[in-house]
Order: sequence, then C-alpha cells, then structure tokens
Amino acid sequence: MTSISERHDTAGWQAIDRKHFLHPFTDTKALHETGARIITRADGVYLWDSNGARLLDGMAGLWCVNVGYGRSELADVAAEQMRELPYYNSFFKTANPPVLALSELLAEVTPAHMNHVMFTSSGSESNDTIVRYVRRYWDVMGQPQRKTIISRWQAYHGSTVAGASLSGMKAMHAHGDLPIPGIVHIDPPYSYALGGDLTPAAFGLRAAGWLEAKIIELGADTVAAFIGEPIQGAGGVIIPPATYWPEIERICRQYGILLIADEVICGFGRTGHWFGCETFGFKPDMMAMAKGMSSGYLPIGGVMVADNIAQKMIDEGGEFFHGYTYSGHPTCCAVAERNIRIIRDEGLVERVRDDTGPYLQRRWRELEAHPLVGEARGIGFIGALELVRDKGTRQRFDPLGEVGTLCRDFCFANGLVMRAVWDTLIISPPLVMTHAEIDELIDLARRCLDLTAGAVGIPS
Ligand code: PXG
Repeated sequence: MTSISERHDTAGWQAIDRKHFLHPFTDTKALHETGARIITRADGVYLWDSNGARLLDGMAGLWCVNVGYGRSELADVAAEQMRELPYYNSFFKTANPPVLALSELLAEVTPAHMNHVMFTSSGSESNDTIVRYVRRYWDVMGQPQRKTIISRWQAYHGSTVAGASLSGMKAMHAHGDLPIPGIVHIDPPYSYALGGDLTPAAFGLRAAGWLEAKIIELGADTVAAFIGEPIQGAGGVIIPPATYWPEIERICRQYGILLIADEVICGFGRTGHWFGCETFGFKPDMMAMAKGMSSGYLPIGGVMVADNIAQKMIDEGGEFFHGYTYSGHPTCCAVAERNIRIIRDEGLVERVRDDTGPYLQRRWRELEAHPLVGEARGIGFIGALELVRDKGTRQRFDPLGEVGTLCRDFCFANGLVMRAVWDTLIISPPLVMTHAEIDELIDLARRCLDLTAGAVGIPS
C-alpha cells in the first residue's frame, strides 16, 4: 500500500486544501493566494515538504516533539496497543494497564507533592478541567464565593471557551465574547517591554505585586486561583526574572489562593528541569500538561493535582461530574508512557540542563550583536529574539508584526522553522538537537536576520 502522501503532488494537495480544509488560526482567504505548505515526513530534527525541501524544525512541531521525529519505538508501542486494546473508557469503575502505568510514571517524574492525575486529550482540555476542578474544590471547602481566576495578558492557555478566556490574547477574546465571567488578567513579567530601567530583580517583584494589587481590588475571599505558564510561550517567550515566581507563590499562600502552573510548553524537560516550576523554584497546587507528554505523537494531556487537594476532593467531594470519552485513552497513554521513559532513560532533561541547553543559549545570545536584535533571551531549549527598529531606545517597528512575519517567511524559504509572535522570533527545538544542529540553527537564523535587515533597509 502506498503512503497517503504519494497520492497527489503539491498542487494537487493545495487544491484540496483550498476546497475543503479550514486551518487553525489562519486568514483563509490570504492562505488561498499562496497555497499551503504540505509537510510530508520528518526525521530527528528535520521536516520535509512535498517539494522535497528540508527544514530544520526550530519549533519541535508546535513546542511538542521533545524526543524528535522518527522514533519507531513509539510507532511500535502504538501498533501493539491498538492490536491489544485500541480503546476503552475509564468511566464506570474501569481502568486499563496503559493508563495506570502512565499515572504511576507521572507521579514519579512530577514534583514529589503531586501524585494524582486526570487525563485529557489536549492542553486546552487540561485548563478547562482545572477551571472546573478549582471551582468545585472551593465549593467542597465551604468557600463557594471563591470563583475568580487571575491570569495574565499575553498568556496562552488554549482555544476552548475556558482556555481562550484564561488566555490573555485580546484578539481571541474578541471572537466569541470572551472571557467568560470570573476570569481576569494582570500584566505579564515582560522585562523587555515593561521593565524600563528597573533591575531584573526589582522588576520581578514589581510584576508579582500586580497580582497582590488585583487580589486586594477583587477581595481576597472571592479569588479562587492564579494561573501562569512558568515561561509564557506563545505570548513571546516571556521569561520572568528569578524574583517573580517565589514572590507569586508567597502572595498566593498569604491570601490562601491556589497556584496553578500551565506546564503545557515548559513540562517534560524544555527548561532543563522536568517542569518549569522546578526551574523557577515554586510548588504549584495543580499543573496542566500536554505537548511534550507524548512528544506530540498522539494527542494527550493531563492535570496533576497536589496531594492535599486531591485528598480533600476524594474524601469529601463525592462524584466530580467531569471527564472525556478519551480521558485515559489506552493507545495515547501507552505512547505517552514510552515517550516519558525515553526522556528519562536517555537523560534528555539533564542533557538540556548541563550540555546542549547552555550551548544553545551561548550561541543564541551571539545574535544580540545583530543590528535588528534588541534582546536575545532564553533558558534551556526555548529562546526569543526581539526585532526592533532602534536597539538603544527599544523602539519597535510600525506596524508591529510585519517585520517578524517577513523574517519568519525568510526562515521557511531558507530551511528553518522559527515562529514569529508579532516582532518576537522564537524557538523551541526538539530536546535531542545536537551541537552541530544548534550551529546550523544559529547560522540559518543569522542569514535570515540579514535578509530581513536588507529588506527593511537596515545595514547588517
Ligand atoms: N497551554 C499552553 C501554555 C500552551 O502553549 C495550550 C495550553 C493549549 O494546548 P492545546 O493542546 O489545546 O493546543 C497551549 C498550546 C503557537 C501555538 O502559535 C501555541 C499553542 C497552541 C497553538 C499554537 O505558538 N500552545
């Protein structure tokens, strides 16, 4: 049997795309003018398109292919599990071996105080689950007036109704009358944009103070939780100063509100620890997970719950009326379990922490010398470049986003996948990337920065 990708050539696939396929987050009319890029295969850190062009994948798919492409053991595990038990649910007092093996392994790799997990099929579903669980928890605690969840502008927590409400993207809110009631936002710890002349340490405390101010404004006994990505990914790789998260944790404890970490991007090694909360030194009450949990090989997500909260809900909560057809899907769980064992057994987290992460960060910061780059920042295997008109004053291009898109398009045309968030270029490569591949990434990025500078008339 020939593979699906051999059925049509590029033009044939693009014709079907125009006729039938509505892409996520896409101006469909504009896409129809250029035609979609058709990705047909991948191996290691590389992708190939239907014209045979090779791309170095600086984004690990969409922040998720942590173990890299072409892991035949994951394909084998999926095939074996599909033959044995492709699907069964976990409702009505049932479970299956893969969901239990994965639950046990997650308890091992997540922070020590978290030992219970609910499963979902995506990061959005994980955050929706958290909204419902948090509100139910406060009901069980006899404080049903604690309903409000505080999030941050430029956060990304998903695209479902609750996920998009938690997200701090105004353009998303405008589609669908969001946020839903009971979700409010504070400014992010975005030093480059908001830090002015403050030292990082002072800015971190100031940004955490915005949470305290919001809690006081709302009335502490109405606030259920604060949710944040340890590093805000899709909002532009916003890396908080080291003082931020410990102060956020102190404030949450002082006012008795739950602290939720959205680990959908940071989880499973990206920051050089298993979870971003460990990199930044705080202990969340709940964690949203997805993406790197299965390295994207199959859709699966989950919510880890701290022991004291899980125990309260078990002892006093009765039935929690929540769950999905695919919560604990045997095949997805089997693949996720093997994926996490690969990350652990190959020492990928330690490699990113001690070897390739520091190397990538050293090379990445060399790009700050480029005339277009106002700041090159990153931790572990995540990074961002701020493209600005004037480095001295941090003056941005007008209109915002055009130059970022231009640079992103040069990247694609020259064999590199980077993502643009307005004029912030970001990377999140597979955790298996080698030193030589990092060198290739930096060379390609520099070449594309030069092409972008040339196109906007800035000498490089
Ligand atoms: N939380 C975080 C931190 C995310 O980054 C989600 C939740 C939602 O996950 P699902 O699986 O429902 O997509 C995400 C997803 C981008 C981009 O353009 C980022 C995400 C999704 C789509 C696009 O960078 N992150």
